[in-house]
Amino acid sequence: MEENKFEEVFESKLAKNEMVEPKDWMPENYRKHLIRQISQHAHSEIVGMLPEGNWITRAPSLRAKVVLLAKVQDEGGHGLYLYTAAETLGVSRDELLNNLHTGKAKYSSIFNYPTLTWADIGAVGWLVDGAAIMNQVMLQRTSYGPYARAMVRICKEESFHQRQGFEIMTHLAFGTADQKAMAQDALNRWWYPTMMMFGPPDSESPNSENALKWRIKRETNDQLRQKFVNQTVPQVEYLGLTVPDKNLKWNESKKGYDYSEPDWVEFKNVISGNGPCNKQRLLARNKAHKEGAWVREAAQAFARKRKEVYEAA
Ligand code: FAQ
Repeated sequence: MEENKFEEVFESKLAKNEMVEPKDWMPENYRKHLIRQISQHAHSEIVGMLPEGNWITRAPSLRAKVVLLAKVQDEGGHGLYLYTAAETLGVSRDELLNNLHTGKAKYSSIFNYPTLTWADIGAVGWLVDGAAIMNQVMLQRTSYGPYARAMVRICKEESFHQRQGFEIMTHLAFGTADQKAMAQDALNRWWYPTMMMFGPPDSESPNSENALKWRIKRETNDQLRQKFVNQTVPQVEYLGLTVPDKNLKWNESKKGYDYSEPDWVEFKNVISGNGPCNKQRLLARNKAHKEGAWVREAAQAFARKRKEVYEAA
């Protein structure tokens, strides 16, 4: 088939809402776009383990510790599904990890903020996982099959994570005055960084046009941010807390809240490597990778031996 015939088949798949699969022909820029997004997403999952992992030893009860441990392990699993999905596009995991470890690849801005108190673990689960689900529900219908299928399981697990966070916030918000103040302080610090997770405003989002054209994204950064605000404000009210935004106001004509934009200069700084914890996160990931070398070698030796036994049989 000639190139333009291949392109026709690709376009007609998208038009019919069918999935593109690894062995299908795809435009080179579509492949590159997916590698960029899926690998950034994978990196976010494994870097995202760090701010929460930091609290496993300090969780206030055995139950809280077990639940947090399970959540952090889930994030590692999400990274695994996503790296595997990216590998189906013809890129190696070593190359992707190398890009993360050398600071060449991006990961979500949110994980460059510190978790200072136990209430932050509540806020991360409630707000950060809440924002992640808001963005990822549409990705279950993204056009690339392996990514869409990975997202189905990830979304189920993220829903559990969001409830874990909301449960912590509920205990604190309905607890003593000090506990409520801790919950409010966490909300104050995590609100705007969470709003940044959806990416820059649509007018400054260079990747959105192709992402929407190729059905990689189904909704824009601003649409998802608005949905997140609309969904979260009633939860804040239920908790008896206050959104740290003086301009927050219900707008009947758009059936949604008007809100203040996050500080986009701060966002640019964070994604350029200059956020509060960027250096610490990269050091921790590099250290973990180096110290885990023996595990990777052992797994490869085991796979080699198993293959030899299988071939000899
Ligand atoms: N942080 O043109 P756009 C989670 C970059 S998972 C850092 O609008 P796009 C689970 C963007 O890459 C959270 N960089 O880009 C969890 C681009 O740079 P590039 C991660 C950002 O791709 C919870 C440039 O700015 N989720 O939380 C950010 O169309 C708790 C221009 O932006 C995903 O990755 C940002 N926030 O839209 C784990 C979901 N926003 O690449 C542990 C999949 C933008 O051209 C604990 N990804 N940039 O150099 C997506 O949906 C999209 O990639 C967006 C960005 C929406 C993130």
